[in-house]
Amino acid sequence: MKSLNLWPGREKSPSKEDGEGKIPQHIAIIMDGNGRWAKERGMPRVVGHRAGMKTVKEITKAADEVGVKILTLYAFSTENWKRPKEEVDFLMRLPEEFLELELEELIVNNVQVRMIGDKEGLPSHTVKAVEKAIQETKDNSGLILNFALNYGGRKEILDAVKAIARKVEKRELSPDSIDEQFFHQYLLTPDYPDPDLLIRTSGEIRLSNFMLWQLAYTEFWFSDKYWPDFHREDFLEAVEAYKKRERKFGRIKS
Ligand code: V07
Repeated sequence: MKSLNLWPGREKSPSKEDGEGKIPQHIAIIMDGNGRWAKERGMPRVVGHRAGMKTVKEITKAADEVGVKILTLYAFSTENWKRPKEEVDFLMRLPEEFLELELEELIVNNVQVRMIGDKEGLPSHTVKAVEKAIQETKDNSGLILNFALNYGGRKEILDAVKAIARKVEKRELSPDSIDEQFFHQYLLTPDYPDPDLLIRTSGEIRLSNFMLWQLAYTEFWFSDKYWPDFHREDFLEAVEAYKKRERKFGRIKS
């Protein structure tokens, strides 16, 4: 089953030192500018969202090929519910549409589909499609393709705080034992290293409530291109720039 390789290049050694620096193990992306991409072409915003889905496929392949281990994509934020109902309804169909087209190939390529965010609040048809993909890819061992759906960074932190507070209340936990490593276990990403690189497209220079805790030491790359115009070579440029950067983690350069 795993002998069929439709994505040549993935056998290249992952996240290994190659003279210029390390391949980022975990890349997070804010896929911004889909609506504006469509509007500039005189088309409805949803056309941009669908075009953005093609970019998801292209960048997933590129990430896999260069040896990235985890790709976290911000597909829908807790704030996105404020958009017009028609647009939200359309967006909530995209996970199904994407998986209908791509799940087979993701399976063949050993990709693991995952999700962070609140399933409560998502339509059941969306949850069903995503859960099926998670289930059918759970034994794969390749790239983790992690979709942030109905995700909000402050909510993630507050939910962690509440869960920890309940333990303290029940005297199962002493406040003194709460350190960063402990806290991380209560977030939605307990099994993942923090992102090494954050990419945001479309010229906006802000975090918009994305992975607030996890991005504390992350390198940022901002592209002026709209997400549907962001291609493999743009992604590789971001990865190359990352490799050249000195990661100091607040330490003094030696
Ligand atoms: C969405 C396309 C990409 C640009 C950003 C907004 C629109 C893929 C998914 C998806 C989500 C979960 C999953 C499989 C695919 C998706 C939404 C929007 C809500 F398991 N693209 N995409 N979900 N856009």
